[in-house]
Amino acid sequence: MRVPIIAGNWKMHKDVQEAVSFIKQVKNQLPPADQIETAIAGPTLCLVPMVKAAEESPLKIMAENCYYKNEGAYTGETSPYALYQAGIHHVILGHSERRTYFNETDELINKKVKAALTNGLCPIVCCDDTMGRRIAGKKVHWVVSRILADLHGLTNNEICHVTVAYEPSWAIGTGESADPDQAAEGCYLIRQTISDMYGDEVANNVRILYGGSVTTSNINALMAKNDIDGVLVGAASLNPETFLQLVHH
Ligand code: G2H
Repeated sequence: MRVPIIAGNWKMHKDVQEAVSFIKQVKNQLPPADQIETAIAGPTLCLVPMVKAAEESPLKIMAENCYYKNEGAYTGETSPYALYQAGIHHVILGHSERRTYFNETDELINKKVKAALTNGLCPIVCCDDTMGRRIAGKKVHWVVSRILADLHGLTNNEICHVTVAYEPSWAIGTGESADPDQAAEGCYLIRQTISDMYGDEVANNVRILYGGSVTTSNINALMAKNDIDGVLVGAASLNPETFLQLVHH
């Protein structure tokens, strides 16, 4: 069974004090992790205090990015090894904003995914809607180029620790969510692609989230879809009451 995930992505919002205050407000009102997993990705500066504030709660604290080297002369980057040592065991990789504003390529993201997994971090790998379908004879081949490239070369054991987030770029931060059928189709296509790469058994265990203008108004319809295992929420995750409403949708 795939446990659903409600994950917040704060992006570059909140200072340390605001981040810790948020966690303290929500931490005792979250469901057990074996029912619904809850997670928040925060700015790098806030992560260690967030981990401390979230102690003895089911809330997972995630990084929003990391580099693919563990140490060295890489000014301004964050080591996946150091994240793990600091108690941060999850990381978002390949978010559309990283690809667009920081020119991250599939090749770089694939290196980051591998480095994260090697260091014990579970990545949420984001991919947007640059997907297409190719029909050859009677067989339908699903092609999701991002997923093929970003998840290339992982072992079957590694892929089990990966979560994928389908985030159509036109739905990110626009207030225009994909409708539930569109969102479910995207997640379905991604699962088919993972099945092509790693087989049905692996694909059936990988969790696939939808992200893009998720709110308290549309979460029920999205989560009702079998192909959607959870949501990655930006703007609507910034307010503690709203985050709790999303979790208890
Ligand atoms: C997409 C999403 C979070 P928002 O980036 O990953 O943000 O919910 O604000 O569209």
